[in-house]
Amino acid sequence: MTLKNCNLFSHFDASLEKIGNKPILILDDGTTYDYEAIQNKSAQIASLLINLKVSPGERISIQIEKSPESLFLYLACLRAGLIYHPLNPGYTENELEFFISNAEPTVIICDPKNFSIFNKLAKKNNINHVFTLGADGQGTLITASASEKKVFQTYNTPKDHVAALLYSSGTTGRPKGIMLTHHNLISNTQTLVDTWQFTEQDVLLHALPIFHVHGLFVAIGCALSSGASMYWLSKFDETKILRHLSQCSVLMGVPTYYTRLLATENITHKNCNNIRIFISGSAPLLEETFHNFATKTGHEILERYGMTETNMNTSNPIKGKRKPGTVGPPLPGIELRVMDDEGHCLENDTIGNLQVKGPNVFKGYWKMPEKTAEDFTKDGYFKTGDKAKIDRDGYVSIVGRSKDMIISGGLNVYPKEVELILDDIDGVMESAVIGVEHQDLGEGVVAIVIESASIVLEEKDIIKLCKQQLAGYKIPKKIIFAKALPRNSMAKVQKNILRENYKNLFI
Ligand code: MCA
Repeated sequence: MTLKNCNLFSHFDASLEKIGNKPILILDDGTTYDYEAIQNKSAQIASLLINLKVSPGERISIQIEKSPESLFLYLACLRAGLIYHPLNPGYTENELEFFISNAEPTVIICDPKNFSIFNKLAKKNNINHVFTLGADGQGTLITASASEKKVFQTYNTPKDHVAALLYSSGTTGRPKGIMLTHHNLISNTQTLVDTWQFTEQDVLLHALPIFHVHGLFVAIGCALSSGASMYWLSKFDETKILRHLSQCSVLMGVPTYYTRLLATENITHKNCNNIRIFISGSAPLLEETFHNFATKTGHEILERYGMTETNMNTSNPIKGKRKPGTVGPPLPGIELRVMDDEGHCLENDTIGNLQVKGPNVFKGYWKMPEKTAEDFTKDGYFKTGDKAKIDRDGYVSIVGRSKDMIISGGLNVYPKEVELILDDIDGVMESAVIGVEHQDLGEGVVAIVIESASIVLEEKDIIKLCKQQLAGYKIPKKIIFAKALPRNSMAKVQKNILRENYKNLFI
């Protein structure tokens, strides 16, 4: 598809303008929005932002709950050429301090309940505009844009123009801004639409948050690029999912969605009859879940693999064998290789460092050119940091992560970030944070804490202090007090021993 304008919104336009007034968004209460409504509302918000003299390439930082208006805001940023910077609504003021000072937005959009926090942050960072948008779709952003024109000329976007800035923490605990261009997103979205055979006949059950790649680019991208409709749920809710399954053709989710649906005992062949594919990603899908789900519903979950820096890299096939425990072969146009630590390519079924190359790979880390250069090889492959092997059929298995990263309910948690907060607590000498198998979340965050002799701490006190500094999903699900941490001869904490010692904690 040759686009006259390399703007992701123009890519959506090319499909949506053909589908007339078919509902594109369908809410749980039956409210619907067609293309004209989406077009008008995103045009009004885009006009408001541009009339504030916000220029293409400037950032719009957004911490709001999911609503139809949150989608219109995202599309408005795309069509105005502004950089969309979404923030997890769970982030505390402590976490937001860094994101706002690093992203340097021109405009902030926040939930009305957090207006005072963001007003303070805006003053501190010389940001002149803070608008509100609540989960109910109301707020100053809506009132201020209501009088704007309902037409907007989409920004004529250069190929490497940044569409979105998403942050993914790093081993040091300092988050890194990931610059994704319109071209990255258009190429990956089109690849997924072709691979997963999305058409305007599809109805995607969208229950994912839209502050991350899965819900924002993979789910919305496939739907709007193919003219498919979306059942738009504000968050994952087993009951609502089960209610809508019969009207939908595709569900995308993290493994926790599938284990929770299985736990309801109400997911059956019958209510999954209309679904053509169940897609899972963002965390490893247990083979047990794959088989249990197939037995209960007759569907083999299609597992795929991606990361914020690359969007989707691999997928099990629509037609052909879906191998549980693998994330399928590379997507068309994307090159993967497994390398040893010396940079030699490894043969099939040998575990090594996974590297990826393709139009899906991000532009670089925001304001970190050295770190960007470090994470790419001389021949242009991105070092994912994941350990993997590729079998003789080309199927990739992710077998580990070199960064000790924890994936909890599909969200990445970096131990260092949590350890820094724990070690700052009076009475904590040192800590080690690990991920432990968790029936519901895949992995649960666990902290082993060494107390100082002088102060006796209780688990609830530590949790309370963590909640003031960290988003809920990062908070340890269990605090274990120990006398010492196991260390190797280099005095490095042996987290593998801790993981072994506490592997049955949540089972
Ligand atoms: C919520 N809580 C969590 C998580 N989510 N704890 C650990 N891990 C989590 N993921 C905590 C809250 O802080 C709260 O704690 C309590 O659980 C209840 O909160 P609630 O929001 O009601 O939780 P939930 O509805 O049960 O949410 C669990 C969830 C949700 C449904 C798994 O986390 C979710 O939708 N995850 C999807 C995330 C996602 O979109 N990942 C894609 C990233 P308290 O009660 O103490 O306050 S993109 C990606 O990974 C790559 C690129 C890819 O390939 O897709």
